[in-house]
This record gives sequence, C-alpha cells and structure tokens, in this order.
Amino acid sequence: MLLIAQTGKQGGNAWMTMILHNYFRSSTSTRLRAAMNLKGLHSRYQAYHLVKGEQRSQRFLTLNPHGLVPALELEDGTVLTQSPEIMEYLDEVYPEPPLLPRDPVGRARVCALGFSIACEVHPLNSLRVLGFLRSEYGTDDAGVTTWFRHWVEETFEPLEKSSPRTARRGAIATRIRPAMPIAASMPRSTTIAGLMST
Ligand SMILES: N[C@@H](CCC(=O)N[C@@H](CS)C(=O)NCC(=O)O)C(=O)O
Repeated sequence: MLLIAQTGKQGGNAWMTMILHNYFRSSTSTRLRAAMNLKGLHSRYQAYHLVKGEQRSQRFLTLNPHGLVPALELEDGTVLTQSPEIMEYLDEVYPEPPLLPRDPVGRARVCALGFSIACEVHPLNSLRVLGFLRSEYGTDDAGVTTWFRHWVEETFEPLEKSSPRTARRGAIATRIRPAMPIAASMPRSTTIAGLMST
C-alpha cells in the first residue's frame, strides 16, 4: 500500500518525488525517517512487512538485491541503499539543517557516534541474524533476548561514557545539530526499551 508521509515542512523538489521503501518497525528505516523529518523532506512511503518476508519479494529485490530496507528511490529512478550513506546524500543535496558538522574533526567524531550503532550493534541484532540463531542453533526467545541485550549494552555503555567527553570537546555541544547519531541511536534505544527489533 502506498502512503504519503506528510511530516515536517515541504522540502523543495523532494515533495512527492522520492519514494522511501521501508518498514515502520525497522530501526534503519526509522533513522532515515528521523533524518528526513529533521530536514523537512517529504517522500512517498512504500511499506514492506519484514516479519512476513516482503523484503525478499522479487519486487523489492529488484530495488535492492540484498533484501534490506531502507531504500530511497530518487525521482530519476536511482535507488540508494545503506542508511548512513543515504543520510550523507541527503545532507549534501539538502544541506539545511545540517546532519553533520562541516569541520572534518567534528564530522569524524559525530559520525563515529552514529556508526557505533549502525556498524557495531545493528548488524549483530538484525532480523535475519536473530532468525539464524533460532533456525540454525535452536536458540529460544530467552536466548535471543540475551544475545540482543548483550550486544546493545556492549556498545551503549562505552558510548554513554564517551559522549560527554566528546561533547566537552565540542562535537556534540555544537550549534550544529548532531543529527546523524541521534537519528542512528534513537530507534536502537527504543528497542532496548523492550520493543521488538527488526
Ligand atoms: N546497513 C544497512 C542495514 C539494513 C538492514 O539490516 N535493515 C533491516 C531492517 S532494520 C532489514 O531490512 N532486515 C531484513 C531482514 O533481516 O531480513 C542500513 O543501514 O541500511
């Protein structure tokens, strides 16, 4: 079903042109929706029910052969995948408000915070990994939860310790919004709070 996402203000030519292929409960999709909302960008919302396996439908695999959401389809039909890279693309094409500091050191620090979630936590806890634990190793619900929490805590504990230090050095407490790490970590934080992760 096609829905029109109407949050934030109109983002120039982006209105009614880009198609966001995603799932409401996907953390990578949520981080992209957060980034687009921060920028006031609109997109058509194309949903794929991950639990029902719609990401492995021929229709979606044509867009992204990896079978992973989100994918952002541009108005010329170009399909972008990988949420951090899509955020970087959006920041370049729609620079205001910025997701990243413009100075190289600030940018590297802010990216490091976001990538701690996107690269260290998420790949270990995605739906297909949790499914593989169940199907190949017979892991039960309690075991999957233990696995999930372990890898979240492994990254979030040091992240909480390092963030204030980083802030004092100016990367977080900057006038430029540290939107990328917030967009990256917010959906993972909600999964820590006990929501089902995909
Ligand atoms: N590195 C990718 C990861 C994408 C990803 O793993 N997406 C998950 C949803 S959060 C997915 O589509 N999972 C489907 C599955 O595991 O079958 C990104 O950041 O875009």
